[in-house]
Amino acid sequence: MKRHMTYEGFVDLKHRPSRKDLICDFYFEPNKVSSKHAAGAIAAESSIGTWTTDLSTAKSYMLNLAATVYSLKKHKSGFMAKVAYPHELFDYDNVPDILSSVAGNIFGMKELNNLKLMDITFHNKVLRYYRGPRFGIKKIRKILDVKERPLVGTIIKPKIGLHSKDHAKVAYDAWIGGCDIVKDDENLTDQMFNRFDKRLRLTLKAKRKAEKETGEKKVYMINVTAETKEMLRKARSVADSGNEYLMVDILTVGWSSLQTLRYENDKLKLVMHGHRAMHGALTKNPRHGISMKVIAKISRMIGLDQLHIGTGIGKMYEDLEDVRDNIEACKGKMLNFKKTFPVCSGGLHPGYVPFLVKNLGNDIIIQMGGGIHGNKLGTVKGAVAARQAIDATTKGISLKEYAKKHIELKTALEQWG
Ligand code: CAP
Ligand code: MG
Repeated sequence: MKRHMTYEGFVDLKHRPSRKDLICDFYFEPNKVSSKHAAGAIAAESSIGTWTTDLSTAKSYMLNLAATVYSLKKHKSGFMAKVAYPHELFDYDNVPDILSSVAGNIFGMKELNNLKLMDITFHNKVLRYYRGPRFGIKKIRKILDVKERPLVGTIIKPKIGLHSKDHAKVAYDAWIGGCDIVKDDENLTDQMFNRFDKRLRLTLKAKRKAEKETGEKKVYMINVTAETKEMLRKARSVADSGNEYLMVDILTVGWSSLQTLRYENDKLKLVMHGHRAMHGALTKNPRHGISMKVIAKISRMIGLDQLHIGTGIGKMYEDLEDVRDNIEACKGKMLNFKKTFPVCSGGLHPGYVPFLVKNLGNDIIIQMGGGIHGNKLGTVKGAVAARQAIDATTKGISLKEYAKKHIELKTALEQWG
């Protein structure tokens, strides 16, 4: 028993994982210990082991729950390890539990200078406990009646501070100018200057007016982020109002709340948009934390219909490879789950549309905040410019050429290139 419980006892490079195992890929940098010792520490601490083998309480019958390092390779300034976790180790439909194992104590261990959970692969046996997206890309396109092109969204800016009436007016202008989608910003919830219920009522009124005037289906993604009970109250009032969408900050509400919201959504039948505010604390450092790919897979498994996944350009850090990995997590084979709609947002403006479509394709939602409301001609024309950039790119016409006959796009290109 003792031999098994040493850190090295959790490493077996001849081990072949069972099809039912949960597999984690870790990047790690040992701290004055061998890579085998460090990798064993990861597997031990995230499954059944601890720092000492002198456990009088350990039983031989529990050894089948031990995680095993079955691959260990040098990688950049550290190592890559693949760890197989017997599925019986986990409380299947409990994301907090799974992450308390494979993304818990191990990040604080002295044996490691850096550790990043790069990927996670769930066996279908576990995935079957989850709902996945209710709508997915196909049904969202049906709701908006937009068959091919990228969806165009905006975030009301300034991101916070407007009164509900002004918020609704900015939303109306964005919809009239051509946005399919208007969303709240991630830190706008139920502040004194813009109460949730009043914002919902006034902005939906603006939406109905814009739909009537444009003949186009419009969507409002109101932010229900809050303590769980209050979040559910808000989600229920969104459904009662006849609105089709909600948005939620997935990381600041937490995985447990997100699971609760998804279960409630069996009744509410709302499209769930996931904002990932705070993700950078986990994802940005390439040598430490948790990859956005892991967050995207878990979000899709729980049941997000739309998820922010980066842009490869603009103001956030991800490069195209990161973004493509995140899109794969949203759209790749995962049990029979529907595809989560990838959302590109962050420092975007009309001039970036050809890059986004060329590199990421049409099945994306392009959201511009400053890139619409910062247009010198105002929000309506800023939204017109965004749609013109999509129309030009869809027709294969360069923005420069298209701008010759479209002043709104011309203004955006003059301002931001
Ligand atoms: C974008 C945004 C988005 C972030 C999200 C903001 O506004 O509303 O929340 O881009 O980033 O608050 O910055 P702009 P990500 O269009 O004015 O930049 O999608 O990377 O999570
Ligand atoms: Mg924002």
